Amino acid sequence: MKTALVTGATSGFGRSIALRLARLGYNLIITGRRVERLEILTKELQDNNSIKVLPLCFDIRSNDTCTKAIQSLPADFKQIDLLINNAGLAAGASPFQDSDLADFDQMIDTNVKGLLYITKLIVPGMIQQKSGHIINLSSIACIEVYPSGNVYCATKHAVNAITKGLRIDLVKYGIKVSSVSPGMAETEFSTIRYHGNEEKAKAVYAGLTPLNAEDIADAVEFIVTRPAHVSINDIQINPSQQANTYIAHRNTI
Ligand code: NDP
Ligand code: 8X3
Repeated sequence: MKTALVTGATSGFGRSIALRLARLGYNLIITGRRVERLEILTKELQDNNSIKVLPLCFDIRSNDTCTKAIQSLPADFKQIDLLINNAGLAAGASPFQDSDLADFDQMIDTNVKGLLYITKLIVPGMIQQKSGHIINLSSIACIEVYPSGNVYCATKHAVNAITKGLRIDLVKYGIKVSSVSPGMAETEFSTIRYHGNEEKAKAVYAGLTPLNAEDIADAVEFIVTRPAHVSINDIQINPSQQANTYIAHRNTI
C-alpha cells in the first residue's frame, strides 16, 4: 500500500484530495493547523476505508515545526510515495501600494517557504527509494498576474518555477513532479482572502458556477492513476465561465 502526505487537509481541496486518495487505497498523513478538523477527517477516512491515517497538526510556516512533525513519523508512515503540497492561501486583494506587509509575509511564508520546507524533508526519502510523486497546488495565478493579485500571483509563479526545477533535479531518481493550476474554486479560499468578510467572498463567484474541491480531486486522481511511464506536468483547470484571470462570463441576475 502506498502512503500519501496531504498538506492543508482541513478544508477545501486538501480535504477532498485526502478523501479521494483514501478511496484509491492510499494510507494517509493529513496536516493542517486546526486539530479538531484533522480529528474529524481522520475518523471519516478510517470509518469508510481500510487504510491507516495519521493526523499531524502543525504550522507549515516554521521549518522547525515541519521538521519535528516529519521526524515524529512512526516507522510505518516514514516511506512517503506521494506528497501533495496543497496548504496555501491568498491574504488580501488590494493594489500593491494599499496592501498589508503582514499579508505578504503570510503568503510567502506559507505558499513558498512552507512548501519548500516540507518538500526538502520528504525528497531525501523519495531519492533513497528511487520513486515518488510530488504534486504542487499552483493556480492560474502562476501564469497571469491580475489586478490586486500582486504577491499572491508572485507566490504561485514561484510554485511554478519550483515545480519545474524539482522535475529537472529529480527526474534521474524516478520521481514525478506535477502541478494542478485551478482558476476560481469555491472553498474557504475567498473567505480567508477577505479576512472573514463573507459578503466579499460570495461576490467573487456571483453569476457563475465556480470549480469545487471535487473537481480538483478529479485532476489529482487523473495524475496519480497514469501508468508509470507517463508523467503529467500540469493540469490547468478553470470554471467553464472563466476564460482566464481577467475574463469571466457572469449570468445577469
Ligand atoms: P482553503 O482555505 O479551503 O484551504 C487551505 C488549506 O491550507 C487549509 O487546510 C489550511 O489549514 C491550510 N493552511 C493554510 N495556512 C497554513 C499554515 N500556515 N500551516 C498549515 N496549513 C495551512 O483553500 P483551498 O482549498 O481553495 O486552497 C488550497 C490550495 O489551492 C492553496 O494553495 C491555494 O492557493 C490553491 N488554489 C486555490 C484556488 C481557489 O480558487 N480556491 C484556485 C487555485 C489555487 P489550517 O487553516 O487548518 O492550517
Ligand atoms: C486562486 C484563484 O483566481 O485568485 O489561485 O487566481 S485566482
